[in-house]
Amino acid sequence: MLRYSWRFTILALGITSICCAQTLREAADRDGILIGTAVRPPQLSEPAYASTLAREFNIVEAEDAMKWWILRPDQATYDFRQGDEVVRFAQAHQMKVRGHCLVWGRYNPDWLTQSHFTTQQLSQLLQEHITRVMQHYAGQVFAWDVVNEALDENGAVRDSLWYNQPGIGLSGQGKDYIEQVFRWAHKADPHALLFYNEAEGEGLNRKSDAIYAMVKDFKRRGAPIDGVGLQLHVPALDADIPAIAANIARLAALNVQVHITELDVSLPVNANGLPRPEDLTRQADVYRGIVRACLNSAGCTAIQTWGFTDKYSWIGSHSRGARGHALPFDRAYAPKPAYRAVMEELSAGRSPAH
Ligand code: 9MR
Repeated sequence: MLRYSWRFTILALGITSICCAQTLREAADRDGILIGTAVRPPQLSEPAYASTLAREFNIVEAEDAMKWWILRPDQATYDFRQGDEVVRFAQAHQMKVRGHCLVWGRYNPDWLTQSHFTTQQLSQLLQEHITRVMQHYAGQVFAWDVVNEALDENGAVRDSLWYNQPGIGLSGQGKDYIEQVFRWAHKADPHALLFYNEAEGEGLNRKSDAIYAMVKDFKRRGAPIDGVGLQLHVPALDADIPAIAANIARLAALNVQVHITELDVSLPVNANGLPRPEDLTRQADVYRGIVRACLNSAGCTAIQTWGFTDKYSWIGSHSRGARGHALPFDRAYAPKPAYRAVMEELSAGRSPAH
Protein backbone atom coordinates (compact mmCIF):
# COMPACT_ATOMS: atom_id res chain seq x y z
CA MET A 1 0.00 0.00 0.00
CA LEU A 2 2.80 2.30 1.01
CA ARG A 3 4.63 1.38 -2.17
CA TYR A 4 1.58 2.05 -4.30
CA SER A 5 1.01 5.50 -2.84
CA TRP A 6 4.67 6.44 -3.44
CA ARG A 7 4.42 5.36 -7.04
CA PHE A 8 1.19 7.24 -7.39
CA THR A 9 2.73 10.39 -5.93
CA ILE A 10 5.73 10.20 -8.25
CA LEU A 11 3.45 9.66 -11.24
CA ALA A 12 1.24 12.57 -10.22
CA LEU A 13 4.25 14.84 -9.82
CA GLY A 14 5.52 13.77 -13.21
CA ILE A 15 2.21 14.54 -14.88
CA THR A 16 2.03 17.94 -13.18
CA SER A 17 5.48 18.90 -14.40
CA ILE A 18 4.65 17.80 -17.95
CA CYS A 19 1.19 19.27 -18.13
CA CYS A 20 0.82 22.45 -16.21
CA ALA A 21 3.01 25.45 -16.08
CA GLN A 22 2.74 27.29 -12.78
CA THR A 23 3.92 30.68 -13.95
CA LEU A 24 3.76 32.82 -17.08
CA ARG A 25 7.45 32.28 -17.74
CA GLU A 26 7.19 28.51 -17.48
CA ALA A 27 4.30 28.50 -19.94
CA ALA A 28 6.10 30.93 -22.26
CA ASP A 29 9.33 28.90 -22.16
CA ARG A 30 7.39 25.90 -23.42
CA ASP A 31 5.97 27.95 -26.30
CA GLY A 32 9.41 29.35 -27.14
CA ILE A 33 8.10 32.89 -26.65
CA LEU A 34 9.33 35.70 -24.44
CA ILE A 35 7.03 37.12 -21.78
CA GLY A 36 8.22 40.31 -20.20
CA THR A 37 7.57 43.64 -18.62
CA ALA A 38 8.95 47.13 -18.22
CA VAL A 39 10.69 47.76 -14.91
CA ARG A 40 11.78 50.67 -12.75
CA PRO A 41 15.09 50.12 -10.93
CA PRO A 42 14.10 51.67 -7.56
CA GLN A 43 11.41 49.00 -7.21
CA LEU A 44 13.82 46.08 -7.68
CA SER A 45 14.69 46.29 -3.98
CA GLU A 46 11.05 45.71 -2.97
CA PRO A 47 10.80 41.98 -2.17
CA ALA A 48 7.28 41.40 -3.54
CA TYR A 49 8.11 43.30 -6.73
CA ALA A 50 11.38 41.45 -7.28
CA SER A 51 10.04 37.99 -6.50
CA THR A 52 6.98 38.39 -8.74
CA LEU A 53 9.14 39.74 -11.55
CA ALA A 54 11.67 36.92 -11.37
CA ARG A 55 9.02 34.24 -11.03
CA GLU A 56 6.71 35.31 -13.86
CA PHE A 57 8.84 36.81 -16.63
CA ASN A 58 11.76 35.77 -18.81
CA ILE A 59 12.51 39.21 -20.27
CA VAL A 60 12.68 42.78 -18.93
CA GLU A 61 12.94 46.24 -20.41
CA ALA A 62 13.88 49.42 -18.58
CA GLU A 63 10.79 51.65 -18.56
CA ASP A 64 12.96 54.76 -18.49
CA ALA A 65 16.50 53.86 -17.38
CA MET A 66 18.00 53.62 -20.86
CA LYS A 67 16.44 56.81 -22.23
CA TRP A 68 18.43 59.96 -22.97
CA TRP A 69 16.98 61.84 -20.00
CA ILE A 70 18.44 59.31 -17.58
CA LEU A 71 21.58 58.17 -19.41
CA ARG A 72 22.69 61.69 -20.38
CA PRO A 73 22.39 64.24 -17.55
CA ASP A 74 24.77 66.45 -19.53
CA GLN A 75 26.65 66.29 -22.79
CA ALA A 76 29.82 64.88 -21.29
CA THR A 77 28.23 62.24 -19.07
CA TYR A 78 26.92 58.72 -19.65
CA ASP A 79 25.23 57.52 -16.48
CA PHE A 80 24.65 53.79 -16.88
CA ARG A 81 23.91 53.05 -13.21
CA GLN A 82 20.14 52.50 -13.46
CA GLY A 83 20.35 50.61 -16.73
CA ASP A 84 23.09 48.39 -15.31
CA GLU A 85 20.86 47.58 -12.34
CA VAL A 86 18.20 46.27 -14.69
CA VAL A 87 20.78 44.17 -16.54
CA ARG A 88 22.19 42.77 -13.27
CA PHE A 89 18.72 41.76 -12.09
CA ALA A 90 18.01 40.11 -15.41
CA GLN A 91 21.26 38.18 -15.42
CA ALA A 92 20.74 37.00 -11.85
CA HIS A 93 17.38 35.54 -12.89
CA GLN A 94 18.19 34.24 -16.38
CA MET A 95 16.09 36.88 -18.12
CA LYS A 96 16.75 38.59 -21.42
CA VAL A 97 16.90 42.38 -21.72
CA ARG A 98 15.25 44.61 -24.36
CA GLY A 99 16.70 48.08 -24.75
CA HIS A 100 14.44 51.14 -25.01
CA CYS A 101 15.05 53.55 -26.72
CA LEU A 102 17.89 55.19 -28.65
CA VAL A 103 16.05 57.78 -30.73
CA TRP A 104 12.84 59.54 -29.70
CA GLY A 105 11.70 63.05 -30.49
CA ARG A 106 10.24 63.49 -26.98
CA TYR A 107 11.58 63.48 -23.43
CA ASN A 108 15.09 64.52 -24.36
CA PRO A 109 17.21 66.43 -21.83
CA ASP A 110 17.12 70.23 -21.94
CA TRP A 111 20.84 70.53 -22.68
CA LEU A 112 20.15 68.60 -25.90
CA THR A 113 16.98 70.36 -27.02
CA GLN A 114 17.89 73.89 -26.01
CA SER A 115 21.51 74.25 -27.10
CA HIS A 116 20.73 75.06 -30.75
CA PHE A 117 23.10 72.45 -32.11
CA THR A 118 23.69 72.46 -35.86
CA THR A 119 22.58 69.47 -37.95
CA GLN A 120 26.18 68.38 -38.16
CA GLN A 121 26.64 68.53 -34.39
CA LEU A 122 23.35 66.70 -33.80
CA SER A 123 24.25 64.00 -36.26
CA GLN A 124 27.57 63.48 -34.52
CA LEU A 125 25.98 63.53 -31.06
CA LEU A 126 23.38 60.95 -32.07
CA GLN A 127 25.79 58.56 -33.72
CA GLU A 128 28.11 58.83 -30.74
CA HIS A 129 25.22 58.18 -28.32
CA ILE A 130 23.98 55.13 -30.23
CA THR A 131 27.48 53.72 -30.48
CA ARG A 132 28.45 54.30 -26.87
CA VAL A 133 25.19 52.98 -25.41
CA MET A 134 24.93 49.93 -27.66
CA GLN A 135 28.55 49.02 -27.12
CA HIS A 136 28.15 49.38 -23.34
CA TYR A 137 25.28 46.89 -23.46
CA ALA A 138 26.59 44.65 -26.24
CA GLY A 139 25.99 41.01 -25.35
CA GLN A 140 23.61 42.07 -22.56
CA VAL A 141 20.79 43.76 -24.44
CA PHE A 142 19.69 41.43 -27.23
CA ALA A 143 17.20 43.78 -28.95
CA TRP A 144 16.82 47.56 -29.11
CA ASP A 145 14.00 49.92 -29.88
CA VAL A 146 16.25 51.98 -32.13
CA VAL A 147 13.60 54.52 -33.09
CA ASN A 148 10.45 55.19 -31.08
CA GLU A 149 7.26 56.91 -32.22
CA ALA A 150 8.59 58.72 -35.30
CA LEU A 151 5.30 58.73 -37.23
CA ASP A 152 2.07 60.70 -36.74
CA GLU A 153 -1.47 59.33 -36.98
CA ASN A 154 -1.49 59.85 -40.76
CA GLY A 155 1.72 57.90 -41.16
CA ALA A 156 3.78 61.03 -41.91
CA VAL A 157 7.16 61.56 -40.28
CA ARG A 158 6.72 63.68 -37.14
CA ASP A 159 8.52 66.98 -36.75
CA SER A 160 11.34 66.45 -34.27
CA LEU A 161 14.79 67.38 -33.13
CA TRP A 162 16.20 64.46 -35.09
CA TYR A 163 14.15 64.87 -38.27
CA ASN A 164 13.78 68.56 -39.06
CA GLN A 165 14.21 70.70 -35.92
CA PRO A 166 16.91 71.01 -37.18
CA GLY A 167 17.49 67.27 -37.75
CA ILE A 168 20.59 65.24 -38.47
CA GLY A 169 20.88 66.48 -42.05
CA LEU A 170 18.02 64.57 -43.70
CA SER A 171 15.20 67.04 -43.08
CA GLY A 172 12.43 66.84 -45.68
CA GLN A 173 13.61 63.42 -46.81
CA GLY A 174 10.96 61.40 -44.99
CA LYS A 175 12.12 58.17 -43.45
CA ASP A 176 15.75 58.54 -44.55
CA TYR A 177 16.79 59.71 -41.10
CA ILE A 178 15.22 56.60 -39.58
CA GLU A 179 17.15 54.41 -41.97
CA GLN A 180 20.33 56.32 -41.16
CA VAL A 181 20.06 55.63 -37.44
CA PHE A 182 19.29 51.95 -38.04
CA ARG A 183 22.52 51.78 -40.05
CA TRP A 184 24.46 53.42 -37.22
CA ALA A 185 22.89 51.01 -34.74
CA HIS A 186 23.82 47.99 -36.81
CA LYS A 187 27.38 49.20 -37.01
CA ALA A 188 27.52 49.79 -33.24
CA ASP A 189 26.34 46.26 -32.34
CA PRO A 190 25.90 43.95 -35.33
CA HIS A 191 24.48 41.21 -33.09
CA ALA A 192 21.62 43.20 -31.58
CA LEU A 193 18.14 42.90 -33.07
CA LEU A 194 16.94 46.30 -34.24
CA PHE A 195 13.29 47.33 -33.79
CA TYR A 196 11.09 50.21 -34.84
CA ASN A 197 8.66 50.79 -31.93
CA GLU A 198 5.37 52.63 -32.35
CA ALA A 199 2.12 53.55 -30.58
CA GLU A 200 -1.38 53.41 -32.06
CA GLY A 201 -0.24 51.63 -35.20
CA GLU A 202 -1.22 48.20 -33.97
CA GLY A 203 -4.43 47.56 -35.83
CA LEU A 204 -5.08 48.49 -39.45
CA ASN A 205 -4.87 52.23 -39.98
CA ARG A 206 -2.82 54.86 -41.78
CA LYS A 207 -0.01 54.68 -39.28
CA SER A 208 0.31 50.92 -39.40
CA ASP A 209 0.14 51.06 -43.22
CA ALA A 210 3.06 53.50 -43.15
CA ILE A 211 5.07 51.28 -40.79
CA TYR A 212 4.40 48.32 -43.04
CA ALA A 213 5.48 50.25 -46.13
CA MET A 214 8.63 51.49 -44.39
CA VAL A 215 9.68 48.03 -43.22
CA LYS A 216 8.99 46.58 -46.66
CA ASP A 217 11.12 49.27 -48.25
CA PHE A 218 13.95 48.84 -45.71
CA LYS A 219 13.99 45.08 -46.22
CA ARG A 220 13.96 45.42 -50.02
CA ARG A 221 16.96 47.73 -49.92
CA GLY A 222 18.86 45.80 -47.27
CA ALA A 223 18.58 48.43 -44.52
CA PRO A 224 19.13 46.65 -41.20
CA ILE A 225 15.79 46.20 -39.43
CA ASP A 226 14.82 43.04 -37.55
CA GLY A 227 11.49 43.85 -36.03
CA VAL A 228 8.56 46.04 -35.20
CA GLY A 229 7.45 46.81 -31.66
CA LEU A 230 3.70 47.22 -31.26
CA GLN A 231 3.21 49.14 -28.02
CA LEU A 232 -0.45 48.32 -27.38
CA HIS A 233 -1.42 50.79 -24.71
CA VAL A 234 -5.10 49.92 -25.01
CA PRO A 235 -7.44 52.66 -23.78
CA ALA A 236 -10.77 51.03 -24.68
CA LEU A 237 -12.29 47.65 -24.04
CA ASP A 238 -13.48 47.25 -27.62
CA ALA A 239 -9.99 46.79 -29.09
CA ASP A 240 -10.15 45.46 -32.65
CA ILE A 241 -8.34 42.17 -32.09
CA PRO A 242 -8.82 40.79 -35.64
CA ALA A 243 -7.19 43.96 -37.04
CA ILE A 244 -4.26 43.57 -34.63
CA ALA A 245 -3.90 39.92 -35.65
CA ALA A 246 -3.96 40.90 -39.33
CA ASN A 247 -1.32 43.57 -38.78
CA ILE A 248 0.95 41.15 -36.91
CA ALA A 249 0.54 38.62 -39.72
CA ARG A 250 1.38 41.07 -42.50
CA LEU A 251 4.48 42.35 -40.66
CA ALA A 252 5.65 38.80 -39.95
CA ALA A 253 5.21 38.02 -43.65
CA LEU A 254 7.91 40.62 -44.35
CA ASN A 255 10.27 38.37 -42.43
CA VAL A 256 10.65 40.63 -39.41
CA GLN A 257 9.85 39.77 -35.84
CA VAL A 258 6.99 41.39 -34.01
CA HIS A 259 7.26 42.20 -30.32
CA ILE A 260 4.32 43.42 -28.30
CA THR A 261 6.26 45.92 -26.28
CA GLU A 262 4.11 47.99 -23.90
CA LEU A 263 0.81 46.20 -23.38
CA ASP A 264 -1.60 47.60 -20.83
CA VAL A 265 -5.38 47.92 -20.84
CA SER A 266 -6.48 50.87 -18.72
CA LEU A 267 -9.89 51.08 -17.08
CA PRO A 268 -11.95 54.06 -15.96
CA VAL A 269 -12.05 54.30 -12.16
CA ASN A 270 -14.58 55.79 -9.73
CA ALA A 271 -13.95 58.43 -7.05
CA ASN A 272 -12.41 55.74 -4.83
CA GLY A 273 -10.04 54.72 -7.58
CA LEU A 274 -11.86 51.44 -8.26
CA PRO A 275 -12.88 49.97 -11.63
CA ARG A 276 -16.24 48.35 -12.36
CA PRO A 277 -15.95 44.62 -11.61
CA GLU A 278 -17.30 43.69 -15.04
CA ASP A 279 -14.55 45.76 -16.66
CA LEU A 280 -11.93 43.47 -15.11
CA THR A 281 -13.50 40.57 -16.98
CA ARG A 282 -13.64 42.50 -20.24
CA GLN A 283 -10.06 43.58 -19.67
CA ALA A 284 -9.07 39.93 -19.37
CA ASP A 285 -10.72 39.26 -22.73
CA VAL A 286 -8.64 42.00 -24.35
CA TYR A 287 -5.43 40.57 -22.87
CA ARG A 288 -6.49 37.12 -24.03
CA GLY A 289 -7.18 38.28 -27.58
CA ILE A 290 -3.86 40.07 -27.91
CA VAL A 291 -1.82 37.20 -26.51
CA ARG A 292 -3.67 34.79 -28.81
CA ALA A 293 -3.04 37.05 -31.83
CA CYS A 294 0.68 36.96 -31.04
CA LEU A 295 0.81 33.22 -30.39
CA ASN A 296 -0.95 32.52 -33.67
CA SER A 297 1.81 34.19 -35.67
CA ALA A 298 5.19 32.44 -35.57
CA GLY A 299 6.90 35.79 -36.20
CA CYS A 300 5.53 37.26 -32.97
CA THR A 301 8.26 36.39 -30.52
CA ALA A 302 7.74 38.49 -27.39
CA ILE A 303 4.92 39.91 -25.31
CA GLN A 304 5.70 42.60 -22.77
CA THR A 305 3.43 44.53 -20.44
CA TRP A 306 4.24 48.10 -19.41
CA GLY A 307 4.83 47.28 -15.77
CA PHE A 308 3.07 44.33 -14.15
CA THR A 309 1.47 45.57 -10.93
CA ASP A 310 -1.22 48.27 -10.64
CA LYS A 311 0.89 49.62 -7.80
CA TYR A 312 3.30 51.08 -10.34
CA SER A 313 1.96 52.20 -13.70
CA TRP A 314 2.33 55.32 -15.80
CA ILE A 315 -1.45 55.33 -16.41
CA GLY A 316 -2.48 56.86 -13.07
CA SER A 317 -0.42 60.04 -13.31
CA HIS A 318 -0.89 60.29 -17.06
CA SER A 319 -4.71 60.27 -16.71
CA ARG A 320 -4.66 62.39 -13.51
CA GLY A 321 -6.23 59.50 -11.62
CA ALA A 322 -9.16 59.01 -14.01
CA ARG A 323 -7.95 55.63 -15.24
CA GLY A 324 -5.91 52.77 -13.82
CA HIS A 325 -5.86 49.06 -13.00
CA ALA A 326 -4.27 48.41 -16.40
CA LEU A 327 -1.95 45.52 -15.54
CA PRO A 328 -2.20 41.76 -14.80
CA PHE A 329 -1.40 42.03 -11.06
CA ASP A 330 -3.27 44.23 -8.60
CA ARG A 331 -1.59 46.59 -6.14
CA ALA A 332 -0.99 43.75 -3.67
CA TYR A 333 0.60 41.57 -6.38
CA ALA A 334 -2.44 39.28 -6.56
CA PRO A 335 -3.13 37.95 -10.07
CA LYS A 336 -6.20 39.47 -11.75
CA PRO A 337 -8.50 37.89 -14.36
CA ALA A 338 -6.14 39.38 -16.97
CA TYR A 339 -3.28 37.33 -15.54
CA ARG A 340 -5.33 34.15 -15.72
CA ALA A 341 -6.32 34.89 -19.32
CA VAL A 342 -2.66 35.36 -20.33
CA MET A 343 -1.71 32.20 -18.46
CA GLU A 344 -4.42 30.16 -20.15
CA GLU A 345 -3.44 31.32 -23.62
CA LEU A 346 0.27 30.74 -23.04
CA SER A 347 -0.53 27.30 -21.65
CA ALA A 348 -2.63 26.47 -24.70
CA GLY A 349 0.42 27.29 -26.83
CA ARG A 350 0.88 28.44 -30.39
CA SER A 351 -1.72 27.47 -32.96
CA PRO A 352 -1.29 23.98 -34.46
CA ALA A 353 -0.48 25.55 -37.83
CA HIS A 354 2.85 26.67 -36.40
O1 9MR B 1 6.10 54.99 -18.70
C1 9MR B 1 7.08 55.94 -19.06
C2 9MR B 1 7.08 57.09 -18.06
O2 9MR B 1 7.53 56.62 -16.81
C3 9MR B 1 7.99 58.22 -18.55
O3 9MR B 1 7.82 59.34 -17.72
C4 9MR B 1 7.68 58.59 -20.00
C5 9MR B 1 8.72 59.57 -20.54
O4 9MR B 1 9.99 59.01 -20.65
O5 9MR B 1 7.71 57.44 -20.82
C6 9MR B 1 6.78 56.44 -20.45
O6 9MR B 1 6.93 55.35 -21.35
C7 9MR B 1 6.54 55.57 -22.69
C8 9MR B 1 7.47 54.77 -23.56
O7 9MR B 1 8.80 55.12 -23.31
C9 9MR B 1 7.16 54.95 -25.04
N1 9MR B 1 5.76 54.67 -25.31
C10 9MR B 1 4.79 55.34 -24.45
C11 9MR B 1 5.13 55.07 -23.00
C12 9MR B 1 4.06 55.66 -22.08
O8 9MR B 1 4.05 57.05 -22.21
